[in-house]
Amino acid sequence: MALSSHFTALRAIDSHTAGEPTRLIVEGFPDLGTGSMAERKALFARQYDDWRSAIILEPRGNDVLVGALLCQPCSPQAAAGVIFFNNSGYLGMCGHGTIGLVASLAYLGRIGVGEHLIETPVGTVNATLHQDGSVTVENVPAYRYRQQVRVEVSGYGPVVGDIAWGGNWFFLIGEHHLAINTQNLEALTAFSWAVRQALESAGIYGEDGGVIDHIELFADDAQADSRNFVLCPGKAYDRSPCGTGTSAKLACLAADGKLLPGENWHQASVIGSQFSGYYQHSGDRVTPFIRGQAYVCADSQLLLDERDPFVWGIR
Ligand code: PYC
Repeated sequence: MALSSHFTALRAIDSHTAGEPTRLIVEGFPDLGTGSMAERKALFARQYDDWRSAIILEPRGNDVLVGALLCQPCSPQAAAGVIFFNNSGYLGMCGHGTIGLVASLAYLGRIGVGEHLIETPVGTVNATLHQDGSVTVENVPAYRYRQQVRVEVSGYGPVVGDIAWGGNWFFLIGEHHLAINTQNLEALTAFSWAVRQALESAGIYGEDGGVIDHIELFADDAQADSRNFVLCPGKAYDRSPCGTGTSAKLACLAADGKLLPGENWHQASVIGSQFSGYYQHSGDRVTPFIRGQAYVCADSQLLLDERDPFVWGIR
């Protein structure tokens, strides 16, 4: 069916990974050229940020949604390139999003069972699609940058956590007084947001000066090794156990000598979904392997109507 000239159409494949949604844009996005994914991400942010808000924000999207732009990879060996984005900006890497991307490419018949290289703005990752539909992501190397960092959090007092890189910067907090369950989401969000703001106010950043924009709290779990609550940069909490957050956790466990290379770690999310993971040593870092399952839930066209006052989203 031909569209009237008022409309621009984008083909979107929606999936969720352990409850966390990913919207993969496979057609209709402006050409970002042939640079690296980091260069194309910078161009996207500079010139096409209103496309991010059109895809992610209401009325087409919502604060929880993570976007993934499918790109032609630079290397002929890679299956795909991808740029991840959300309600507040851009992500270096996204574990649940990579699992969703692989499931969506399999749904489209573009890849089969086996290993696939995926280029991201922070490096190339290796994703394995298993026979049962689950996906293992061999993430970019992760490491703990600083241990037991103390920050004064307004309204809460001193909070202590580790700073670790898992493809994004995380502040990982084991000691807190909050129950991690879906009845306590407001308190978890308020506390985590206050920690994030306190880190920035105190000038505490990642090693490269990057904002520590993911806050991760931990508690014991009856069905897994641990349960987490992860607050994402735009103040939405991750419904999944967070692939890059689980990678950061593995780096901390390795640094503390609490998990051996190759040993499995089961990470539950606040909604009870799970990823499993393990690591291998990689110089002074660890290479995390994160396994989870995604399900495709929509194959649709997003329509941008130039007459719509909210065509670029409610910003
Ligand atoms: O799975 O890495 C992840 C992730 C980052 C933000 C939301 N999910």
